[in-house]
Formats: sequence, structure tokens, C-alpha cells
Amino acid sequence: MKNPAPAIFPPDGIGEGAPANQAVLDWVHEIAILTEPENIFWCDGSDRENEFLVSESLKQNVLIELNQKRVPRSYLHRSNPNDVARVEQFTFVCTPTKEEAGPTNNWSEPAETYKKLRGLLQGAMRGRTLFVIPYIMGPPDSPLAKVGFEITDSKYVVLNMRIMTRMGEVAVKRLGNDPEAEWNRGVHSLLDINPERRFICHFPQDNAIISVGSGYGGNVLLSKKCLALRIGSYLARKQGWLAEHMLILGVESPEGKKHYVAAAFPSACGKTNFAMLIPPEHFKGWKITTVGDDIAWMQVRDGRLYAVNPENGYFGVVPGTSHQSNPNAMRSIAHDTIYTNVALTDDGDAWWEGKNGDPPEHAIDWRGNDWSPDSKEKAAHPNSRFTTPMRNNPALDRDVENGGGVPISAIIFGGRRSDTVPLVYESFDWARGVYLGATMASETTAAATGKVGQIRRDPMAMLPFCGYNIGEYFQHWLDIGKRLTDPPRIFSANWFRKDADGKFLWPGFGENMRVLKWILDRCEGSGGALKSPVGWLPSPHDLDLSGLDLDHKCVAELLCIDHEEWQNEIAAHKTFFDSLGGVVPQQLLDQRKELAARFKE
Ligand code: OXD
Ligand code: MN
Repeated sequence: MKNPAPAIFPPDGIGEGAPANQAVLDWVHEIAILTEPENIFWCDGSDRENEFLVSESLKQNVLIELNQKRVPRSYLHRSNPNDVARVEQFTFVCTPTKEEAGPTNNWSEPAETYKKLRGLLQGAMRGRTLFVIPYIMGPPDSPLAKVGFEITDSKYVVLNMRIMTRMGEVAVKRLGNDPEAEWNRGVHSLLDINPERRFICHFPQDNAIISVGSGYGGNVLLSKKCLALRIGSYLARKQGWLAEHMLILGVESPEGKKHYVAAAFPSACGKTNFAMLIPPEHFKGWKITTVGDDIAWMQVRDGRLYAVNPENGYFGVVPGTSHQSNPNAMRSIAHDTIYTNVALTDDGDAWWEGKNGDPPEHAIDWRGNDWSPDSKEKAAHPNSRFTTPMRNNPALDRDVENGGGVPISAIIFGGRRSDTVPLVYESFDWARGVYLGATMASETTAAATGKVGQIRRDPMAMLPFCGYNIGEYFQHWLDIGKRLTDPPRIFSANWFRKDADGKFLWPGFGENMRVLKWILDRCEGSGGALKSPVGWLPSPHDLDLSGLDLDHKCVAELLCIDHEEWQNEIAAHKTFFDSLGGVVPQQLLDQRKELAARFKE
């Protein structure tokens, strides 16, 4: 590359955060030769740098300033309408053999894929700035923390990564000068935002990611789904820990007894709401605190499972967020937030379906068109998002920076199921909990492109995120269990069961505290339960439902295990296992038979 002339003329001292590590310098040089940018900008994550990039983004319409009195230091971004969600069909795991990627991933041969991507990246940053983002996932003093570098030609990505990760100096320091140190190489280019040239490719053996053709969320914030989950799960298996699509919350009783719970729900199924839950009046004195809302990295120590949240911010679904559904999220996103694909009101505020108050008489919708309540289109895209720093959360857990992690007492697996799956039950033991997680299913949501509302098996909520063979992933879970002398109890939860008229039976949101309380009672050995074929099921009086306007019939329906529905469910487990082509551990196949037999007892 010729001596690059700065295209955006950063003021002195900005864009000079280059690390001393030669391996990083060599890699950046190689990508710059390939992509031919005008300028290389080494991000340091400082406030000054951020202000500079925000002001450039405003000038170039990458960001739109919101009303600074209402939402200080907050901005709106509109993505290309062809680019509004994760693209699972264009997401690849590139391992030497197809078997390593397994039956649930799109596989692509590494050498050919590198070649194809290099072709697409050739000259792709001409006239653009190449940003290098150093970041660290996990509390910097955590043994699980991972350093990554993301190269991108998108300012929006830089601004989001600064919120979502610990970015800059801290990562450079942790990496140090060792050219052999482990770090993730992420390359992202917008190209021309064309779905035909959109590929999100992972090379687990090389600890590398290349993402092209998208500018949206999980496709491009490479720290999140790509590193923390897909590459993370691969590293976790190799190194003996777990990288999971789970929120982590703390729950403290009025007497000061505290437990931590991790919960895996698929995308857009309420992880953020659950992680920020405010207990209803009836549970006065109980406190919920958030460790994380999307990803848990967990390790075994002294026979227990300890979790850290690798992220530094929340990339949450906006529609439906209100002072009723999630007051802590509303407070979090009241300042220092990037909104993507929400509507813009005439007075410069962000608006979305489900926000408190009446809809505005007029707004500009997420595509930039005039909108009124009579419009047929939604004002905000169903997968519109907020990016907000976790320090904005009034309920942030005090141990969120504790590198050793928090001890997990319970794991919850849950999906959107309008029938079959009861409100809550507990698996008989770890191995049967692994079966429960492995066979969970949920209705698809707008978080990924494709049909919404289709039931699909989504093991441990990791179907789109497990970066290696799912059969080995199941075995890894079983093996972790053998190392736990005090394992978390494993539960199933379903907030989404409906009655015959299609109405939700359970109020959800803050009232989920009632389910959580039963879970804690079980962990402490005090909660009552009946033995059912699927596991330990609360009877109506085992749940604290006082003050809740729910009739007996409704409670009975919520807790019902309908044998006919479960015959279909167990048959669907078989279909799913069969579809995986012989990779499922024998222990789980046996469990399916045992489950079926328990229904006949
Ligand atoms: C997310 C997702 O953005 O799961 O967290 O899609
Ligand atoms: Mn997620």
C-alpha cells in the first residue's frame, strides 16, 4: 500500500492507538494491502475519539441526532432496509471437515472460502477509512477474558463496539507484546450492503472471522455472536468451559441471601426483560440484579459453575420495551444510547410500538418515510435495537466486573411455546437437564431473517451460535456435569403458553418473579413439587400466586402436562435427533426412550 493520506483528518492524538504487538501490526498491514483504504485509524476507545467519530457520523448521516434534552448523547441509525437482522443462511463455520461444523451449521471449506472472501475484499475499502478496534471480552482480570481485534470500514460498528465491549487501551495492554498470544482476528467490510455478497464466516481453528456485505448488529459486531458464541463455544470445548447464549441475574432475598441464575432463551424471547426484572409489590424487599443479558461464559471451579458476562453493554430489542415491561431498560436507554431502526418523532425523540403513551400523530418510520397511526407499516422495525452501556442499568450487579465470576445455582432453558410446555418444571438431574436443553424448541422471531412464528428445535438457544458439531456440544455439556460436585439445578420455563382462544395464560414480565422464587426454593431444598414424567412440577400451591388475578383453570392449564401433546413432543425429539444424522450421544438417545417410558408408567 502507498503511504495512506488521511481521509477524515483526525485531529492530533486521535486514531493513534496502535499496539506494539508485531503480529497485530502485520495482520493489519496485510488486510490494508488487500482492501486499499485511504487511511488507517487505530481506535483507542477514548471519549475524545468517540466525540470525533460521532460528529463525523452526524455529518455523513450515519447517525441522526436525537433531541438531546430528552435523550442526551443518543442517536438514531437507519440501516439499509435489506439489512435488518442476523442472516443465518449466510453464516458459515469453516472447518477443515464438514463433520467438525456438524449438521446444524452451514459449512464451507476454509481455503476456498478465504479465497472467495479475499476476492470480495480486494480494494473494498478504497476511499474509506480502515478502523482497527482492539477489544476485550470479559472482565480484564478474568481467566476467561479474550482479546479481539476487529478491522471495519464502518463508523457505526466502531461506535457500537465501544459500548458493547471493553475497547482500546485495556485490550492492548492485556495482549502485550507476545507475538504468540491468543487473540481473535475479525475483518468486517460493508462492501456494497448487497445480500448477494453477504457472508459471515468463522474459522475456529484460526480464531478468525470475516464478515462482509452487512452493516447490522450480530452480523458485524464481531465480538458478540461471532467471537463470544461461535468461536467462543469452539474454544470453550477445547479449553473445558462453556460459552452460552444466556442471561445471568442475581436474586437477593429480603434477608440478604443471594443466588445467581443463568437462563437460555432464544433471540428476542425476553432475556433482557428477565435479566432486568423488577419484582412486583408482593415481593417487597427482593432484589434482582443484572450480570448479563445475552451471553454467559462459565467455568468449573471447586465443583461449582461460575459465570462471567463477556460483554460491556446491551444490544436489546426495542419494540415492546416500556415502563411496564422493563423499567430498568427504559432508564438505561434514556441517555448515551444508539438506536437502530426505530421511528423518529417530530420533536426528535425515538419512538417504537409498545412505548408508553399514545403513538405520535406523525413520525418518520425506520425506513425514513412519513408515518402516522393509520399507516399499515410498523413505525419501528420489529428487530429494531438499542445499544446501551451496561453501566446505565440501575440494577447492575456489583460483581459484574468480578473476573472469577458469580456462582450459578440454577440454569433455566426456555422458549416460546404456545402449548405443551408447562410454565416451569425442574429436571431430575444434570444429565436429564442436558436432554431438556438439547430438545428445547421455540417459535422463530424477527431477530433473524426468515419466517416468524415457526416452531424450531433450538438446543440450549444455541442453534445459530454453536460453532462446532452439535453432537459434541451435547457431549461437552454431559462431560462438564461430571466435573460438578455441586451442579446448578436445571429448569424449563415457558412464559408464552396460550389458552384455546390464543390468549397468553401467564402475565410474564415482573410476575416471572413468582416462578423464579419457586426455582430458588427448589435450590434451597424447600420448594414443593410433584413428580411428573418430565421432571419435578410445582402444584398450584407450590407457587406463590397471591395477589395475582389468575383463576384456577388458568393455573391448571399453565401447569398441565397433556399426555397427547407430549406424545407429539417426544416424537418431535426423535425427528430432531434423527435429523442430526447420528451425532447425538447415546446417553441422550436413551433418555428419550426413558422419557417415553415414564409416560406409560
Ligand atoms: C441478539 C440475538 O442480538 O440473539 O442477541 O439475535
Ligand atoms: Mn442473543
